[in-house]
Amino acid sequence: MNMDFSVEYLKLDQLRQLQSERLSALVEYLGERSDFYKGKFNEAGISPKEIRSIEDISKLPITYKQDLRDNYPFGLFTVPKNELQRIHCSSGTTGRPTVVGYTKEDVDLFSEVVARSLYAAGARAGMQLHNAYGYGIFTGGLGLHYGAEKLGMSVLPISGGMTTRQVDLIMDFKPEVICCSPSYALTIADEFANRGISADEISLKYAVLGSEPWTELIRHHIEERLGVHATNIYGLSEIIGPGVSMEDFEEKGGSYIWEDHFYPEILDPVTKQPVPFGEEGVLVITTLTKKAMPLLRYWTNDITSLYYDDNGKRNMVKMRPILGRADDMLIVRGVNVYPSQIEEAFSHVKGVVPNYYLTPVEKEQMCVALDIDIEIDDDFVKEAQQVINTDDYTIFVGNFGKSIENEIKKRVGITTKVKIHAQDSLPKCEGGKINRILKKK
Ligand code: DLL
Repeated sequence: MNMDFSVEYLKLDQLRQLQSERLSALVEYLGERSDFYKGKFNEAGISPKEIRSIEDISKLPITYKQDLRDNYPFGLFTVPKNELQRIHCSSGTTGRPTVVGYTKEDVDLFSEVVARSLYAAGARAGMQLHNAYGYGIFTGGLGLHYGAEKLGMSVLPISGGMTTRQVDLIMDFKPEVICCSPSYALTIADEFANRGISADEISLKYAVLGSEPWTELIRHHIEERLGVHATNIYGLSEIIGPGVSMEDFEEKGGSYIWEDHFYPEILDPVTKQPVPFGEEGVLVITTLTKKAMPLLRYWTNDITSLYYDDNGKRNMVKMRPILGRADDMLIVRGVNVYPSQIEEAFSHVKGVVPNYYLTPVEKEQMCVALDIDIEIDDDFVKEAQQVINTDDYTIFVGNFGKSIENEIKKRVGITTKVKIHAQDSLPKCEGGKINRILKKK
């Protein structure tokens, strides 16, 4: 299928014009159809007619996850139920799920942004996708599925889990592209390694990974072991699902936000005012074109920053990898830290395997340190034992743990106690998102 991606290359003034037109139409649409937003506009003393340009966006109210919960299940929908084509929920594990609805047009839009994303990841019409995202109320499986079909790919809807079968079918069917969470890609890579299958025997060329934060350390492991370009796909069900932003396989390091549909802002987590361009804060997104459940200034709770890449192929703004969700921030003796920063810090120690868990240690209801359980690379241990000519594994491992603790202290400024485990001994991701923070001790 020939897809038209020209909108990705619009000049900035044309893009702003398009966003302005879409925002003013959206606000009018909500003023007519949404009791929720009508109430919000009244509260803020805004008349939809005064929103003429994308710059007026800061006059609009912010929408929070709690608003979706309060209006459970369908209170924010702006079309009658018989105009819906699909319903999904967010993957939150606490409280009521947040429900999202799609019209036929919305499903088409969803497929289009995922097709764009897959193309940016290196996938092309005629290739085969091994889709190991969960199918179900989670948006990952069906989202990637429809996008891949739209691009003209074939899809194996294998869903997550049953890792041995995943590897069997990759070897038998020889797909070029895989998608799943980065932590599940590591589990699949381990299964290949355990069977003695090297990267050059694996057909995969591109891995489209997201749904949870990940760092360059994990990218490096996946690229080396699966022989792929691993790129980052970001999204959330409230906005559409996967395909809000995507890395290009020849650029990497940051992801284009498909801002003709999803207008991004970065707000200060406390003042809720825009931060200066380029600074870190909470990503807030307005869905410019959705029909069944459009959202104004949705507070994603994800921490990132925006930038323009002068060397990038497209003109749209990019976002840096998500540092974490504001909820996942740990405060260790007053230092704010996200798990991804700890992952980045220990990536500087050779021999680390990125399978790890963090357990906050509390004293008088304050987090004073972190216990870290982490794996060590088998080959690294064997190599080191030959070089130092000793069997004293305890001393070697003790020193290795110390280097990790020192690196984290130096880079993140917090105290940790690291416990080293043999490779493949800690629980692995069995499909889907992984939670690396364990219950407080
Ligand atoms: O995770 C949608 C998705 C599916 C994205 C497949 C990418 C691939 P939810 O279940 O609603 O939707 O969870 C959304 O997951 O607010 C982030 O906190 C996190 N998240 C998603 N993608 C990334 C990513 C899907 N690439 C929540 N990097 C978001 C970091 C991510 N965090």
